[in-house]
Amino acid sequence: MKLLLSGLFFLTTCFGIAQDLAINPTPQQSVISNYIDTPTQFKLKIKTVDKTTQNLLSNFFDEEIIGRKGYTVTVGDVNDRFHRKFLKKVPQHAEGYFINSSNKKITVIGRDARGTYYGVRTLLALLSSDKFPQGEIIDYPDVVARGVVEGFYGTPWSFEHRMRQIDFYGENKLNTYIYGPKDDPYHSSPNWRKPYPSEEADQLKKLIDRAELNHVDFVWAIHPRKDIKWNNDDRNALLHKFELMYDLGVRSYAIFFDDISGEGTNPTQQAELLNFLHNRFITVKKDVKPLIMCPTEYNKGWSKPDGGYLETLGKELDPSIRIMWTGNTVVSDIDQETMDWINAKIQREAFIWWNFPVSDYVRNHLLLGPTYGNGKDIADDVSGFVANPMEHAEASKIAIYGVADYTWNMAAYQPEKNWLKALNVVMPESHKALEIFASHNSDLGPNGHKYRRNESVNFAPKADAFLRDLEANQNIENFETVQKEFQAMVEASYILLNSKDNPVLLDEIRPWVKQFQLLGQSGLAMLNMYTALQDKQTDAFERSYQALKAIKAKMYAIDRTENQNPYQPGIKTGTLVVSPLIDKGFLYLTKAYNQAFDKHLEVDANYNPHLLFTNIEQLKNQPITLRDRTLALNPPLEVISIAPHEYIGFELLDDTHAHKIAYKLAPAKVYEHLTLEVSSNGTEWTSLKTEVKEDVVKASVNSEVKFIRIINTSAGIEETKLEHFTVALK
Ligand code: LTM
Repeated sequence: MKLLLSGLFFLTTCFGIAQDLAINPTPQQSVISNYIDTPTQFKLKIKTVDKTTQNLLSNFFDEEIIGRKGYTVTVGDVNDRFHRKFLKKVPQHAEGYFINSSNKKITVIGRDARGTYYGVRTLLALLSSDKFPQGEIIDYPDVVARGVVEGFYGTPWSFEHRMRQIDFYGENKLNTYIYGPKDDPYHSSPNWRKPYPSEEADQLKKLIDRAELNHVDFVWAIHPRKDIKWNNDDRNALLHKFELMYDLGVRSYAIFFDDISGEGTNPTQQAELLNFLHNRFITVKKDVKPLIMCPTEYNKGWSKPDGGYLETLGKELDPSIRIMWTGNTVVSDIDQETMDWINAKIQREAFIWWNFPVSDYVRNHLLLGPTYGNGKDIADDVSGFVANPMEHAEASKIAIYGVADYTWNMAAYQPEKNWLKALNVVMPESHKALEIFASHNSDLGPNGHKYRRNESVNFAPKADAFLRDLEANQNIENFETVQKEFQAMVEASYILLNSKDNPVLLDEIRPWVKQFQLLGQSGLAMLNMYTALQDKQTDAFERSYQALKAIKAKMYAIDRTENQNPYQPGIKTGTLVVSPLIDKGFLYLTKAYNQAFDKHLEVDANYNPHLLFTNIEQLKNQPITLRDRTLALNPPLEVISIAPHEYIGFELLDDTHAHKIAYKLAPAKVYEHLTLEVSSNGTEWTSLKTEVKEDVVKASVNSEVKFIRIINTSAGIEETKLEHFTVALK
């Protein structure tokens, strides 16, 4: 009998009915014997629950469904000691819970208050489906702290977006929201010492209350950045700011030392300050959680081999202080090896800051693909796992939904399946259209961090085969498949632009959807060019050719007017597979047409022929862009180190005439050690006369040059932030 039961348990847990439970995250264990029509009348017996769970229960079980008849729902925690036979089934893990549903009775028992809350969350999700399972669920999280770090550069999320986010975390059993937007001046420089103005303080208070209502730890982070002084005044300034935040309701704190240079980076001083805050604030308050810190060397690529920075933190920081880690590089996925390396250095389990789906270094892209890439065996090696999102809060929910599932139950996590569910959650009516759009909007394009994502996964082999046949001058076998995809793209865009089921999301993605619609239309025009060429219809070919050019002009206009941020301005869509397919098809067909009919239709290559010119390892993958005859380096967000004789610049295509050069680095005193040079052959260099106005260096070029560079001519390493570097071409 025992064997039979365990067999049944295995089946339902791993492959069977349990996987279809409409719950995110996936429960650890469930034994479901059958499904019944979801009950609609209930008797409620509430034991010990906190006000958050009480609130959840009373919102759901309103007067209309509560009475004397129906299912008896009993909710409480292990200390209530009701239904003693179930007590030993409640998992020992913090935040765990147990649910039994049989004989017209539903019992929810939590290991602790949060466990009860999560049990009720699961129950309410189950009651929202047509069919309700009979059986048992034993559930608990794999990772202790799970959630989001709002830690990106760019426009911080709005108050309304944050409220929606926090509700979403509660619904998906995420328990941590770290507030640390780089561009909040009261989190960072220049105002980290000052109190928030009253309006912002009121909003923070509301957010903290909302977090409590969702069992989310609101972690307020401070980024004292470059101007921290290791003296009593600044220590006390921090303590004072912590007190002010405590009065607003904050009960969990973080200190970030990422992306800084100079004095602030000293590990002994950092550890001393954190220990001071730990002793003078955290332990004194009693109701405040252990500190979280983000180190300066927050990834393996940046940790100096002999520097001992991480070891110092590991040795000197109070053991309760959690240390964040982004992995082997700034943006990377986390595996067992990553964890073994860092945990040994810091003598504790690192707290993962996963830089996905953050897009602050590729702001013209949307990252809407599945959450994938992290090891499924790292649960015991992390003290927390938080994802850094895009500045588009609502669109980030697609990835965050995956983070919730992955961090709760790693072994069972299925990226693709979770992604489809996420699309359904954020756009219940139009999820099919969103799926088409999101499937072609997930990669980042070339970027300085070399982090890439799959895109157009199902379509890519078809696109490849199409191009192969086209270029081999063969019958294109999957012409119709490609055509259907372009049609689906156009239709999906219309559906999304007209959809009403998530206006907040639509507001964020609208420019990309418009661009996507045009991309689909340009694909159809390219296919029409093909058909016309096959039929030797020159008028039809030229009409489609002109149409495609007109669509491209519209796309260009969107790219130049929407999302004009100073970093990666514009709107890019379908850049990994769809767009290159259309461009290559257009190029090939136009050339073939010109040749066949002795015509001279213009074939504009539309690419940037100039190159980055640097010997700084950190910058070797930094993209450069050419827009309106201005060549620009994509400015990195992080501090860069320039060793003596290291340089950064451009190599121009022959016959290009540089005209004006401008750059800005911070702090401006770094200019004393840098020289602007030009060369026609890359070996003999001439320095250019420069003038500095409002910290911007400007120079004119009066001779033919092929290479332009800013070089460190001093004997020491220069640490600086490169804000922009452009060359205007004639
Ligand atoms: O990743 C960390 C610790 N810091 C910054 C983030 O603020 C930023 O969002 C990401 C991605 O650009 N990179 C960082 O270095």
